[in-house]
Amino acid sequence: MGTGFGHQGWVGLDHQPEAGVLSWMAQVERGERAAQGALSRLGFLARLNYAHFYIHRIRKHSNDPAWLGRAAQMERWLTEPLHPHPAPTERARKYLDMDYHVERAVLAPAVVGAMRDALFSQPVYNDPYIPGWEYRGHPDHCAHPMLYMDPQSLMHSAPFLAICANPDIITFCREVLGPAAAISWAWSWISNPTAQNYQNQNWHRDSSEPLNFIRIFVPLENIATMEDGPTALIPGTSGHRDFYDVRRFSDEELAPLQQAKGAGVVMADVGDVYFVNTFSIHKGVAPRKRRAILTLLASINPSHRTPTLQRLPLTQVPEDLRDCVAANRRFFRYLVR
Ligand SMILES: O=C(O)CCC(=O)C(=O)O
Repeated sequence: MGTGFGHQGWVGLDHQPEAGVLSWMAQVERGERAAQGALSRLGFLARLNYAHFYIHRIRKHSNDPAWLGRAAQMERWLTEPLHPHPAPTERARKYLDMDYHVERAVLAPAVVGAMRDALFSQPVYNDPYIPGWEYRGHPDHCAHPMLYMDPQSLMHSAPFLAICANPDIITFCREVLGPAAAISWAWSWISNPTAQNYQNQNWHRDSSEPLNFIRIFVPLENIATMEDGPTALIPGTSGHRDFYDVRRFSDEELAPLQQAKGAGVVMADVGDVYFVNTFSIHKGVAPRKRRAILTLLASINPSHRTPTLQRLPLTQVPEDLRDCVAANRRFFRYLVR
């Protein structure tokens, strides 16, 4: 089955949702996925097309914050028709107003250190902004602006699962997104200093993520100064009905908005976690020193990439996390079967 209909029509087993994410066929060819029977393939195609349609036809129907707000509300009603969301907690209300929230010292430094070690010892890195680009070797020997960990290896790794199982992360996601909140994707990457801002180091809004979502940022090293490349955002802009065309924005263009709303950077140490509505205008400040970060996507519907992730059987989840995963099956539904 081909993908000749672009983003408009059905997609097949060769569909690659974005650079750095392998199609079903590529996973089979590389020996990373069993070919499976016809029924499993049909199930995969149903999930892939659902997610593809949801993101490319519904989410991307418009980038107008007013339309997106109504669509997100409708999605919440449809997801939990019998259990409307409880009133948000005070911190969730603040997050909804300000587009960010910081929790300090919620992760054990050893877990964050293990995640950092995993990121720095990968056999291969990709760049989701350059289709087909790969680097094989130690990150110390590559000055490419961003080195991303393979998503499948990331989401199967023990430290990643331990971070997702953190009760403070699970609770906050549910406070904002309701009981259907689930981890639906993740990225971990190394940013190298560069002469010019690279890709998401320019002001932008994330415009391909599900209607109800949170990005959770886990610094793998302390982010204490501007040199460390903190995340910057203009708070309260997720509902702002200007600058919502899908592109990057310059400092000059945004200067009046920044003056009106204030722009800030999030400084965070290892162990801290910050939650951002990245539909607000934001960027990663280009670091002057190498920076390593993990970010999780939590949502109530899948992202267009989610079905390509091979879910881990519960028996393959590290033993010390199994009870937590079993007690929070819905939160782990896209990661663990
Ligand atoms: O690197 C950061 O701090 C922000 C990342 C970002 O803007 C993005 O992934 O959309």
